[in-house]
Amino acid sequence: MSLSVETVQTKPYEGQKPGTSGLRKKVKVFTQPNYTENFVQCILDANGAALAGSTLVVGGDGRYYCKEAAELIVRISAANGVSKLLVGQNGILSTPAVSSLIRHNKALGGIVLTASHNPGGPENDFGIKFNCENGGPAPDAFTNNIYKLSTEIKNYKLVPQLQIDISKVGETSYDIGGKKFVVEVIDAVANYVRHMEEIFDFAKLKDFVSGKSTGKPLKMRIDSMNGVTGSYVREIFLNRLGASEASVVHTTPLPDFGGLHPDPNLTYAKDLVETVAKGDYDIGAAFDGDGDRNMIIGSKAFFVTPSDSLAVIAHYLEAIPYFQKNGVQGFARSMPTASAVDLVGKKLGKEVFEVPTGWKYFGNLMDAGRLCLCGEESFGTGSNHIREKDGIWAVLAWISVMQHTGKGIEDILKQHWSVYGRNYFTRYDYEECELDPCNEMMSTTEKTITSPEFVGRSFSSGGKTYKVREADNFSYTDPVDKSVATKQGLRIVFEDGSRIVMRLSGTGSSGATVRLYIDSYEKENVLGQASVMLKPLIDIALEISQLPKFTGRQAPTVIT
Ligand code: VG1
Ligand code: CO
Repeated sequence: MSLSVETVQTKPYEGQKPGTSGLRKKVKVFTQPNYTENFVQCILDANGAALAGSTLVVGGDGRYYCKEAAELIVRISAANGVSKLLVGQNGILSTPAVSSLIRHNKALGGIVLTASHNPGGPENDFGIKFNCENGGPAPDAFTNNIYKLSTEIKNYKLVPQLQIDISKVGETSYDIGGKKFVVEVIDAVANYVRHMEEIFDFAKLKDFVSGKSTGKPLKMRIDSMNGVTGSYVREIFLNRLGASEASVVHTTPLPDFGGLHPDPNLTYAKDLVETVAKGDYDIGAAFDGDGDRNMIIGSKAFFVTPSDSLAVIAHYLEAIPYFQKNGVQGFARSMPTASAVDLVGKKLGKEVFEVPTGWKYFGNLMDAGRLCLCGEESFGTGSNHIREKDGIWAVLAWISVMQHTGKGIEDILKQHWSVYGRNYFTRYDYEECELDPCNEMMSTTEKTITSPEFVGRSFSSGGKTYKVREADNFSYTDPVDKSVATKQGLRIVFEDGSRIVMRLSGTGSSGATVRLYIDSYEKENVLGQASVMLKPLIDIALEISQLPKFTGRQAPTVIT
């Protein structure tokens, strides 16, 4: 039976502007009449002529509204000339798995249904993101076009009669007005697990995890926080690497993450931190809702900052077979990330890039063969095996480093600092502030720090004095396509290299979240406490920005 295409009249919605990583709004916003339909139609239209006859990947982190949105995308794609969709079973695919699938299947792109580290459920957030054919988040020019189309949209197309059952793996063909359209519901984990097996030495890791090669099993606590990684974690760590059932927790993806805030940091992954603090584990790890972030802690909850995590992995790339096979190109980090990896890059004679916040800025450098390992301070680590950050990959990388060195996490870090010195780092998040005063704070602070007399000024606090070397609103020219991204965050760099960085989040769904990043390098004094070492700079940052006055907040929501 041939199914027919229907054209539905619609009107533009305001604010369908993708942020740091896709469009994120409350579920209640996405479920307004035609809201999701409009945005999906604009994503497809932004692909232009390439859409006809294309293959797309569709899946998400399993949060509330994922399944409904996936089914809508099937009906809209069928009506817009797409030939084939690869859909994760029950609409579920982690963000790294989508990136891998796009590349593996040479698809035109993928639609990722996630609000990542934001809470889920009917009262919370949903999100939609488009990844391009390299597997990476669409670049600014592409998302700007989606936004422009969303302001002009008059109608969208769909095939209302198309009924699909995405709960069963298998391929179904449809006749859409005489053209063939195929939906293949795929096992969510199989391709990703195969990919990880190509990258890491699973046989070696299995002997290490099970204790065959060391005489005692590795004591792990892997917390999926009820996000999408649950099924991947069970297959990889339990079935392939032989870890015990007690090594994994919260591995059932739930639509509201069981009420957890699936953001792997010291505040929201408190349960993991408190459990590992008791001393019964060698490594603890957590992921965010869509599986691209990771937090690593060692025995007794020894915290590894993501900036250090990146640097350590860079130092030990020989522990990962993938890099032996593919070679080691350059490294990169986002601007607010502390520069620990730069020191490793310098020692190894590699290019090191500093890009704006957001994984989309790494893609071009990877595609050009100049970048193999990168990270963000926001618990993002990854390599050029895909074009997204990859939480499970990061844990496998750390276990590989532990196996390779025969050392625990704290010792690995201490040794690293003894060679390179230490970049102390902290981030303060002030979540859900009022937008207008935050915008005012940003513009006032920008004026202050870019006025000519600011460079050279000294600030003192807690017995320390810092002299300003440079200050600006960070802008970035992509070395490959020369595209320019401006206003990527206020930064003040002092003469000793210490930095204060401040920006507004681009992933929140309402209000404003202020992020304040502080880092400072010490060559010798490497065993201090970050909160103590950085206190003077924090006070200086609060004074320059007048943050308490503008936000009305005396303390941050989250400290990293
Ligand atoms: C945050 C992080 C950024 C990360 C982005 C997406 O963005 O700071 O480093 O790339 O989230 O991560 P923002 O604009 O809120 O600071 V994810 O795991 O939410 O896709
Ligand atoms: Co995420």
